[in-house]
Amino acid sequence: MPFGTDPEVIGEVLQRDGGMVLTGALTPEEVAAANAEIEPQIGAFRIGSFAADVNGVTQREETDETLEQYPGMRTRHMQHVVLRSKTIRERFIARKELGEYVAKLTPATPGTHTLFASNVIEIHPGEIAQTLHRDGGEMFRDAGMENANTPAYLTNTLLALSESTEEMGATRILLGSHLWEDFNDWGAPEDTIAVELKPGDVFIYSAKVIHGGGANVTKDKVRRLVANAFSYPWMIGEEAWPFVADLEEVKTYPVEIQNMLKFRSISYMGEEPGFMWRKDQRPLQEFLNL
Ligand SMILES: O=C(O)CCC(=O)C(=O)O
Ligand SMILES: [Fe+2]
Repeated sequence: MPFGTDPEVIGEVLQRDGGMVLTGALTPEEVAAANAEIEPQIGAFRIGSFAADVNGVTQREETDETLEQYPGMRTRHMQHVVLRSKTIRERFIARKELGEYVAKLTPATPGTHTLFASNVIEIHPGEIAQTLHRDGGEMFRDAGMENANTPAYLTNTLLALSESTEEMGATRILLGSHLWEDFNDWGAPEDTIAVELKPGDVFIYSAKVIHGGGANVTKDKVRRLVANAFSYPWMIGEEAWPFVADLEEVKTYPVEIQNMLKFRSISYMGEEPGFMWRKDQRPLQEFLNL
């Protein structure tokens, strides 16, 4: 369905399937602008898995050969896209419709969700398929939220800045797995389908849908998506936005983005200004002169 479709219609599909493609979220000109903003910055981020740097992740002494067996060795991540690309910030993340769609899975006032993470994910030729997973699994399992009966603690969006075909490592998913009775069942790779995207399309899904990046079996085609994940307004995210984003720059951002990065007081029941995250009982935005 096209980006811009009535949120009620989108909401029904999201509830049923757990994820769907919205076409044309960015125009071709906006895709070109976003790529032009990202291109000069992404070279500073190396291709490879952080498992290579963190002993505790793999639980064993790694050599170059053993590390080859891990998904991620031919994947490149670039964090903080919201701070790096004006086009993605203003033409995608701040969009009213996007907030309305996200709220269908993660209930909150549109435009106030926490931006949980904002990353480029490039899957390069030769990469193997990611392990199938649910995003944020362990964290939310401990809180009793990882089952079919709760709303999605995280709603993720994968925005295509290149083509994403099955051969290039399109994301693979198990539709409907957000409603499975047994969340210890991780499904089988052969039951997944590939979510193919054209530049400017976005795949929006509940983090409770089992999924994973696919294998890139092409010789020379890089698959580039931007993952922007949203959670409840009061949830802490992966990135420490108030410490890493520049206040003077954030003052120039749309109010929705200021909310998402926690530069404004946080509303938990639609109250404005939000009651939480204050300074001497006054809204944070007053203290920060936003
Ligand atoms: O890159 C993809 O297609 C999916 C990435 C993903 O699921 C993740 O990093 O958690
Ligand atoms: Fe994931």
